[in-house]
Formats: sequence, C-alpha cells, structure tokens
Amino acid sequence: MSNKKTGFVWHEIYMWHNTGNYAGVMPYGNPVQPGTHVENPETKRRFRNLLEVSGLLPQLQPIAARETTEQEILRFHTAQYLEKIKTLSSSIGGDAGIFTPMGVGSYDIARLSAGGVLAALEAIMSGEVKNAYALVRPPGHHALADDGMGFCIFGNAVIAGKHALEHYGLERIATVDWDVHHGNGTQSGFYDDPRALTISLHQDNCFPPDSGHLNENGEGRGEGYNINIPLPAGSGVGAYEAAFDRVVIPALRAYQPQLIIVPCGFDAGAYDPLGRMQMHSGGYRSLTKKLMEVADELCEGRILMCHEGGYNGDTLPFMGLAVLEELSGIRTSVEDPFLEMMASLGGQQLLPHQEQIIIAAQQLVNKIG
Ligand code: 9RB
Ligand code: ZN
Repeated sequence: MSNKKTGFVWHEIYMWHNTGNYAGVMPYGNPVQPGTHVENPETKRRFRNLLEVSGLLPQLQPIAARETTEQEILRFHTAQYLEKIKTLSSSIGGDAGIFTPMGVGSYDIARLSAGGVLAALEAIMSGEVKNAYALVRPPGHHALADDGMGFCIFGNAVIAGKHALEHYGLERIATVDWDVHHGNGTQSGFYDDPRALTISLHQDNCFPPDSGHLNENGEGRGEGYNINIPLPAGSGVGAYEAAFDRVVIPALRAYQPQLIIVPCGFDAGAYDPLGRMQMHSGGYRSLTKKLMEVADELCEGRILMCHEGGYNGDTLPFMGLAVLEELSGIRTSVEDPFLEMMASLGGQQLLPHQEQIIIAAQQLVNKIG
C-alpha cells in the first residue's frame, strides 16, 4: 500500500455561490412561499464539519483550489455561454440555463469550483497525493457546452477529463458517476471521444427528464464508450453493488483507464429529497473499495472524486465520511448513526426487476475494446 495521502479541496467561497430563495427546486411567487434552494451551502458545510470533528480532516492533504483559465473552460464550453455567465455574474445574477440559479459573483466561484477539481487532478498527476476528493460547489455533471443545467454552471468533470487528456497526454480516462441523477453533461462532453469511457449509474428517468437511457452508447469514434445504468427507483445497496460487480468493474478492466474520475453525489442515499434510492454509508464505502481495488490494479490508484448532488444535510456527512475513510485508508472512531435504520429498510437486496437492467447493461461491456 502506498503511503501517499488523500487530497482534499475546499474553499469557503464555494459556500457563497447564492442560489436564492426557491422552494426546493421551484421558483417562488404566490402561491409558492420563498424558502431555500435545495442546492445551498448547508449540506456541504455539514460534510466538511463532520470530517473535522471526526479527526479525519487534518490527516488529509489540503489542496488549494485555483482558477480555471478561460482556455480550459473553452475546451468544453462555448465562448457565447462563457460570456453569458460573466454578464449575469457581474450584474444581478439570474439563470445560467435550465434550473441553474446563480448570484452575483457566481462566475468566479464556478471558475474556482472547476479549478478545485483541476488542482486535485494536478496533485494526483504529480504524485503529491494518491487520490483526491474535491468538495466543490457549484456542481458540474449536468452542465452542457452551451448551457447551464440542474444547478451546474461549468462541467467540472469534463474540464478535468479534457485537461488529463490534453495537458497530461493521457490516452484513456474513465468517469464513474454515482449521483442519483444522470450525468448527462459529462456524457455529452465525451460522447464522440473514445479516449473517455463515461459511465453513469442513476435512478431511471429522474433528472434530466428522458435522459440516461441504456441505448445512449456514444457516437462516431466514441460509439461503445458510454454506458448508462438506469436503475429503477427504490434500488438499494444490493443493486448498486451488483451493478459495480457485473458492469462498472468489468467495463473498467476492459477499457484500462489511466485515471478514474468520479462525479460523486450522495443523492442516491435513502432519505434524499431529490432521489428515491436507498444507498447508505456502508454502500458508498463498499463502492469506493471496489473502485480502489480496480484503480490499484489499473492506474496506481488514481481516483479523482468531485462533489455533485446530495441534499439531506443530516445523513450526507456520514456517507461522505465513509468515502473519505476508504480513500484515505483511515478509519475514524465515528459510527454512522443512520446506518442501521437505512440498512434494515426493505429492498436493500438486488431484486429481479433491477437485475434485468444490470443484465442489459452487461451486454455493453462486450463492446469495449
Ligand atoms: C423543475 C424541474 C430539477 C430537478 C432535479 C435536479 C437535480 C439535480 C441534481 C435539478 C433540477 C422540472 C424545477 C423537471 O442533484 N443533480 O445531480 N428540476 N426539475 N420541472 N421543473 C419546473
Ligand atoms: Zn444529483
């Protein structure tokens, strides 16, 4: 085992990205009382707070976020979209696209969010750390080349992946997105590119609507290098573990990536308001372990996780701690108080209608080569 540490990116300014007075995801206005937007700082603050209180935080390697250059943003986004974000950010904010509220200064924060993921990538590539977690905000996996979407302004994982390919000259990277929503933006960033295998496990037809189907497999030279695993609502740890054992891990072995990027949302957790799945800290721990085993085998353990969704501030910190404990190989004395109640929910084991989807996705692994 390597003695290198796990890198960790955090910046207080990420918490100053203002999504405004929504009622969850819904704009306010009579009859909708103004409230808080679901993508607000609190859940992420509580995640970082538990890392600190558990004693894990000082054992991680802090990585300073940097600004993303315009050139790096333009590897994915259009110049017109970049201008729109700058203009909104320097006036009174507004909507970056489809359900993506932003406030004053959000351009600079989004630049530092993508840049936090880039800094984590750089620390991995230089060998300073073994793997890394970028606890950034705003998230990125829905962002399109020419539009914001689903709370995401810039495609953090796409920008990092393109940097790995174009700056570091890697030949093959993989993304494994376990946010409960489809990683459509990440998929779009590499759809015709065989240098990236993009995989998304998500709740079938949750968000974006009509996106993330099994038959979206890439196009042109990228044909065969996109795998969606749209699990039915209600899926639990058994379904996720089976999807990893039968699809994700074999696909990675077939593709042999030199780096694995994980758009890491925790909204597949039981009790998340924006998902209907039943994952828990033990499940995230197990998926992280499976990924680390294959990353050790294929790419010297290089795993770069970037934070995406996850909206239950009470439970998310414990799922996040489990992932960081696994990545770092350091087990704190904290036990997840929610684990037992979540683990005893009905339907945690793999059910036949879930297995059908996994079997269908398994067929796609044979196309990789
Ligand atoms: C609204 C709609 C949503 C729903 C879910 C997300 C989740 C993002 C995430 C974002 C926007 C629809 C407000 C459909 O966590 N990604 O990882 N908005 N959904 N129609 N309307 C009016
Ligand atoms: Zn999500």
